[in-house]
Amino acid sequence: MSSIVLNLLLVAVATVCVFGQDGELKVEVTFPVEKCDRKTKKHDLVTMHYVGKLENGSQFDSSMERNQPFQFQLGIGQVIKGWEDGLLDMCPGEKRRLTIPPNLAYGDKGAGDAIPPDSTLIFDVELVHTTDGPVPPNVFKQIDADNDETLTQEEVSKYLIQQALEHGQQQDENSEEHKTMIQTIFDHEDKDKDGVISKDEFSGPKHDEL
Ligand SMILES: [Ca+2]
Ligand SMILES: [Ca+2]
Repeated sequence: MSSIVLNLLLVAVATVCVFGQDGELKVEVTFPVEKCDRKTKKHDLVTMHYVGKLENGSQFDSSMERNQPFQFQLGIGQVIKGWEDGLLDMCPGEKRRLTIPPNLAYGDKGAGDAIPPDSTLIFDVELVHTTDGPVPPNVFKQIDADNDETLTQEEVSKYLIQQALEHGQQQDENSEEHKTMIQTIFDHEDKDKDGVISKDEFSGPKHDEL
C-alpha cells in the first residue's frame, strides 16, 4: 500500500477511536509563563521534555532520563490526540500536567508492554522551544482533479496510481488489491454513503484552517 493510503486509513481509524468513548482531556498549568513572543500553534515544530506515568504512578517514559528532548510537529497526527490538544497556546518554559483519557491516548489497545489497554496517561510536560513547521500539502486538492470539491472513486483511484508511480511502484487499477483499497477508503471516508467524499467528510489534510 502507498503511504498516503495508510495515512488516510490511520486518520480514519483514529477518528473512530476518538468518538468511541467520551473521556475529557485535563490540562493543568504547573509552571506558568505569562508572557512570551510566541505561543505554540498548529503545525509548529515543538521541542518538549516530558515524563509519562500511568494513574498508578508507574513511569513508562521520560525524555528527562534520556536527557534528550523530543521534537515533533503539532497538528499532523504524529502524536496522541491528548498531546495535539493539550500543547497548544503554550509559552517556552511553561510546564503543564496533562491527564489524558484512553480515548485521546492509546485506547483499548494500549501500547507495547508499558501501556495497558484503557489506560489514562499523566504527562508532566515542559515546552523547551517552538518554531514554524512546514505546511503540510493539501491532499484533498491534489486528489480533486476537476476541482468540484468532491472526490469520486475515479479521482481517488488515479491519485493512488500516481502516488504509487512516484514511489517507483506499478499499481494495476483492475487488481483486487487496488479495488479493495478504494473500497476501504470509501467505507471510512464517505460517511453519508452518497458515493463521493466531500471536503467535510475527508479526514486528511485539506487546510480549512488556512
Ligand atoms: Ca472532484
Ligand atoms: Ca459523501
